[in-house]
Amino acid sequence: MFSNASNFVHGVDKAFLIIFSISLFFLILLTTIMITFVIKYNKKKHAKAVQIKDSSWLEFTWTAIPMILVMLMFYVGWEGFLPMRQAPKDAMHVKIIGQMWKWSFEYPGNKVSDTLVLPINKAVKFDLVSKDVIHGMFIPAFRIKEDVVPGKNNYTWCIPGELGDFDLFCSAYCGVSHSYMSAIIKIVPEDKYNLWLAVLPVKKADDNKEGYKILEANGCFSCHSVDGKKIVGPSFKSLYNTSIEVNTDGVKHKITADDLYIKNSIYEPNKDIVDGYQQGIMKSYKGIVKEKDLPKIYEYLNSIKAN
Ligand code: HEC
Ligand SMILES: [Cu+2]
Repeated sequence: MFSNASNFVHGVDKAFLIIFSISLFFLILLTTIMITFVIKYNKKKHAKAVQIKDSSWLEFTWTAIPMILVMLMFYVGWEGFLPMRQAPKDAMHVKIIGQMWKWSFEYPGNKVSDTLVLPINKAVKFDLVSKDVIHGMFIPAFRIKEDVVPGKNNYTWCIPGELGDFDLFCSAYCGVSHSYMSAIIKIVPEDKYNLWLAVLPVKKADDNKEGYKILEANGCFSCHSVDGKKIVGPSFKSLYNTSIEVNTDGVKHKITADDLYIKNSIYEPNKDIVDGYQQGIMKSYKGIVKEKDLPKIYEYLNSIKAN
């Protein structure tokens, strides 16, 4: 409670504490009244029920008090929320890109990182972009959570106020590996940040390759990663022209992942099954991935080999 991790902690925790206290107060009050009444108005003592009606005083009270409390809760919530939508004009910008199932952070100068490194005590505005489905950018310690919606440029911002490592999660269920969609935030002194940014490599132009676009358009990346991670299928990283162990009609053998193998894997995925994977998960893309696009896919797979 009330840490200095970001400038929003105070507003959010205050609203939480007030709403929680009001709820707790009524939980105890109502439970006590209920139990008291159960005992006091037990049927054994009062065989005949008496109707009580028309108490203007009572009705006014039970309308006015909750009204005031609800307005109070709204007010503290609003007070904490409003600054989250008002990023300072001179804030530095970091683009947060969500995709199935990882986060990447793009800094000015086309530099991309898997870890969100930020200088302490400096306002940063996050431009939130999704490459596929709806994700949720959630940093519990900073008390910020904002939807990352494809086709919509959403944003949020904050001023980190504590050195150290924090977690960033995805708060919107976005598919099989949703629970693995997290990242580390490192808050460091400004000079350390500047050093780190200076050596951060400039993004490779993979995303602009035609082969990448074809694979993305066909949804291949929901089962195949490009960073070596196994998702549903094997990773595309270090696949091209390497030796793969496959099962063909139950016989295990080695095969080179050349153009022909890649083509067969796309058009007849259930013929050579990569060892350790199941048959029948990948459908045939015959007629979906066009033959003239195959060379672009080979070229792309070759280009990410050493990623
Ligand atoms: C529903 C999940 C799924 C989707 C979508 C999918 N694949 Fe696969 N893919 C797999 C699985 C599982 C395997 C491993 C079993 C096998 O070999 O059939 C595989 C194997 C492969 C292989 C062989 C990989 C290796 O390491 O030897 C290639 C190449 C491949 N897929 C390409 C594609 C392309 C291109 C697309 C999109 C047009 C695609 N896949 C879409 C699940 C998928
Ligand atoms: Cu997600």
